[in-house]
Amino acid sequence: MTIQTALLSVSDKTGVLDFARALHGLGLKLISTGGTAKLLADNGLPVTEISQHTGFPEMLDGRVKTLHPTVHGGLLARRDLPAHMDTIKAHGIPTIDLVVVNLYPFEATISKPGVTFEDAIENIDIGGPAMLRSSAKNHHGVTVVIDPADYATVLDEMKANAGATTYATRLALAKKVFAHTARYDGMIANFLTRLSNDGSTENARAYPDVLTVQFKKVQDMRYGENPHQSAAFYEDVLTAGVPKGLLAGYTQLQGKELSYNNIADADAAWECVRQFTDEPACVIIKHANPCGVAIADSPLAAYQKAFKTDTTSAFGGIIAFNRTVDAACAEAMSKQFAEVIIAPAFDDAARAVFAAKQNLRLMTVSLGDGQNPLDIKRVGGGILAQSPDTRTMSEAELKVVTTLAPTKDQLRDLLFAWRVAKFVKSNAIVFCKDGMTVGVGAGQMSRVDSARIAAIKAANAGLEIKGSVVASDAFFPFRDGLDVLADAGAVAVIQPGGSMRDEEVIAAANERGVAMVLTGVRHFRH
Ligand code: 93A
Repeated sequence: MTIQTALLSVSDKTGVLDFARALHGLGLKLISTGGTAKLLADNGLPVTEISQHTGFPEMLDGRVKTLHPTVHGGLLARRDLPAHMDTIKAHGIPTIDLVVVNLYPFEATISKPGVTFEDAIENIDIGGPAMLRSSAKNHHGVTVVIDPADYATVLDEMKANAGATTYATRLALAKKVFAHTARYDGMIANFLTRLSNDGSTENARAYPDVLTVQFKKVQDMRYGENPHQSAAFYEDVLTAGVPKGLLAGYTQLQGKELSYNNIADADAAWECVRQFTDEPACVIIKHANPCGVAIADSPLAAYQKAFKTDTTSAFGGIIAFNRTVDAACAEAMSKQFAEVIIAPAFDDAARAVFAAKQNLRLMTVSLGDGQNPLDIKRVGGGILAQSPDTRTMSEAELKVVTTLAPTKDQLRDLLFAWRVAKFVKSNAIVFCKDGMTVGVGAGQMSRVDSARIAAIKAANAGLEIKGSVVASDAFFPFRDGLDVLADAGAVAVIQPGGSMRDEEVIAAANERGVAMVLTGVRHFRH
């Protein structure tokens, strides 16, 4: 069916003039609302004002422009039902075949610092979504364009198709509309249900009463955590506004398709490695836990140290860097089996080394900013939402509580260990020495077991932990954990403190000649 009439009503006027010009060139009649009509008319296009079309003035400061049976009858009438067509004819309602609408900028408005309640409310579009929904519901006969990026596609198709669009395109555009209006309404609900009933935007709470989220599918996956589970990968398009974190822009340079576990581990690896900014760092992740982390003066040296922590677990791991990977580093890694290697960049020589390993997945991810504003965990029947754990620790914040203070080198290692511990599943115990992990105890129900495991792993790896430092992600409830660390040869410990038995634990540290610093901050991770 040749498109004859278009209704244009857009807040974002990007590209609309050129599009309207082309539509006019194809012989379409153009109907438009206030600002959009003015833009077209000022540029010499013949345009019918919406008030002329409906026979009703735009009123109430524009709140009622297109909310009229002449508009919605012309959009909703089924072209394939003679009864519908007779009805609109009897009422003198012409059909509208193409709708070009985008909405009042609600998101941009509420993102402005100091936005007022009134401003937000006025930017809730009513007539626009109504037209979008009418057109999308009746996509059999109506083409609806919400995104300026689609103007060219629609135009090309009309040109190639005697002025008509295909059903497939109309359905695709309709899907886009309902996803968009759902997101738009979700944003309004999130905004309003954060406010108390006096409407004050200053006292908005962090968590809305109704949290609407929308995720857009990035891809279906071959399977989930296990092969008998199906899975898909989605990006957050509502709570975050803009995709952040790993999705801020990763590129897969080569290798097999990323799996569910690859993405989960890559995310953990990227989050962990990006916190090291001052020097080259390498993080090796296995089952969501770091099994080796190191800093050094080159990516190669950092990798060699990180690998040494646990050469067994590193097999099939995810390796992440905060610096460009060069050929020497690539050569070294080629000797081990890795699932994914992540870095801000790989130089050409490194790419050439990896070319021989076509299954190996290489990902570039910028270290840039970006953190999901909400950390969401699924529980049966609901979710838990919290702010992400972005707490960092500086030397000045540490409180020395033992008679013995850590040396400068020990302090440096303590802060390194603390950063690693934040990314180890609780209970986390991390032995470190000279900018590398030497033993990691993760995911145990008791801290003392994590301490034992970390020491055993260091021994198994043949690493010397005498003289090492240790981070504990939460306080020691008893002195037993501290004794295990001292028995293994630890000389300094970093931990939050705050236990009922802090005094007993500090006394034990003094007795064992261990220096202890408290952070006052805990890093549980589950
Ligand atoms: O205030 S509204 O909710 N009432 C309406 O009847 C209406 N019709 C179109 N907003 C309405 N619109 C919106 O106006 C469109 O969605 C579009 O965003 C905007 C275009 O206005 P103008 O052409 O005057 O710039």
